[in-house]
Amino acid sequence: MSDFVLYGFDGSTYVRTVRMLFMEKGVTYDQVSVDVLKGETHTPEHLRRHPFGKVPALETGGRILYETDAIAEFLEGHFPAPALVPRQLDDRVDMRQWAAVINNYYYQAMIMELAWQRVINPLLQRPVDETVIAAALPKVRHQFSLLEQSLASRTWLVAGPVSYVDFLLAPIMAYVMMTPEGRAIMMDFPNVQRWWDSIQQRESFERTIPERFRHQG
Ligand SMILES: N[C@@H](CCC(=O)N[C@@H](CS)C(=O)NCC(=O)O)C(=O)O
Repeated sequence: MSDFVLYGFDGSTYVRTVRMLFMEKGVTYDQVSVDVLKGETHTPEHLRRHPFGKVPALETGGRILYETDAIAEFLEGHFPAPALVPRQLDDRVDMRQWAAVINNYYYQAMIMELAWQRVINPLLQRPVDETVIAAALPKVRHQFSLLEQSLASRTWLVAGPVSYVDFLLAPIMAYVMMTPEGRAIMMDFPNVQRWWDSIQQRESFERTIPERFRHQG
């Protein structure tokens, strides 16, 4: 048994981020499934782990951690190699800024609006609201354009080696790329495409593709 128990299911972008971080750092963990789509995040048992009813939550040393940024900080502190948080202040600030915008804006437009309607609702045999998709697309395109600018001069989102925020964005982008609209937008942003090609090459990406979507990446 490992020192870490990760609560969450493989379809969650944030859970996938934490799984990728564990793999990049070569640390093993156990996983207990808590499926958002089955409403398991709002059971009394899970609310004791995460008072806001979300995944991931990470149990370690008798303590439960929640919020992916905090879990990433914990892992970085305990397992500093390979470094996934830049040591240099300007780069670290850049990384924190990307984490904030991904959490606050990208996840909303790309997952809660575009992917939820185009990928999740059909999976749950629920109707698709095309007006939500139409309203999300200009936001998604704008978000791609900001990535494009940043990635013009670098391989990863922050200068230097791959960092936490690449692993925060990659599972979100995976859902965007399951939609025809997302794939069409990507064609206009070659630097983002290069980043997407690079992150997909990593073993941690390949090993965490949710089974249900394996044929789609
Ligand atoms: N701010 C949280 C976000 C986590 C999150 O939104 N998780 C989603 C799955 S990707 C979830 O648990 N949703 C369940 C719900 O909202 O009921 C973090 O950084 O960990």
